[in-house]
Amino acid sequence: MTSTQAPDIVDIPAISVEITDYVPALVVIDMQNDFVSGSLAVPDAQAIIPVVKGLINMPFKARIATRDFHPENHVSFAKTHDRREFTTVSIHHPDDKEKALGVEQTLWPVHCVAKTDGAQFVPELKDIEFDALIHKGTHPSIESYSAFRDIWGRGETDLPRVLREVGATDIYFCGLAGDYCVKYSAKDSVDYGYNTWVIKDAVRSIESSSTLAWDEMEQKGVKFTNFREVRDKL
Ligand code: VGL
Ligand code: ZN
Repeated sequence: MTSTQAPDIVDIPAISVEITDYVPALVVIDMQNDFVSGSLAVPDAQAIIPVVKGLINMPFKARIATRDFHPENHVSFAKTHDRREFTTVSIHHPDDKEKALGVEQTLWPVHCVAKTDGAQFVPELKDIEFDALIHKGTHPSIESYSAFRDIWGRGETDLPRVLREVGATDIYFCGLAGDYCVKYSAKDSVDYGYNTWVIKDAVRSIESSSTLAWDEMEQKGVKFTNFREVRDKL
């Protein structure tokens, strides 16, 4: 080999990688008849319907909706325990035979029973084709507020997988109720490693006069935004 010999030509294939560090996904929480006008109606919930519709029309990478979807004898219903609504009771995970780890469960009116009209999306949203539908609270003895997993953190819904497949970086939450399913979902979203946003003017809460839920989310690292800001960013 002489020093004048040309070096081997190394064939470098063309690389085409899309570099995206902002992949926004919208998660619409529980926009169901029972939470808007039915047995567990959230104050002023009707007002967010047009806002939520507007968000769904924005160019998110994915639009996902959740539904609270309980069996008739669900553990969260006051009727199941023959107790008064809005009181609390200590409940256990069905696998916890010693009943060692009890948590306090709020007892709700019967709501969002699977396949009933109360569990259906509000009429204004029922014809929308979401990229994924997530059902939660389907097991009779397990409560699930978060769109990601049950209150015990044991059973996951399909949402973690869907978000991974989409490659989402930023999750935007809207819907009902701000102090329950939206709060638990947004806090879990931070735990799952997402940049997490709650669109405040597209959310209403059961305890609408309290700021406790907002404070709790903020402490966790959830960020707040509104319809206009999201529209300008997307
Ligand atoms: C919810 C109470 C009971 C909610 C669900 O969607 O926020 N709240 N079940
Ligand atoms: Zn419920």
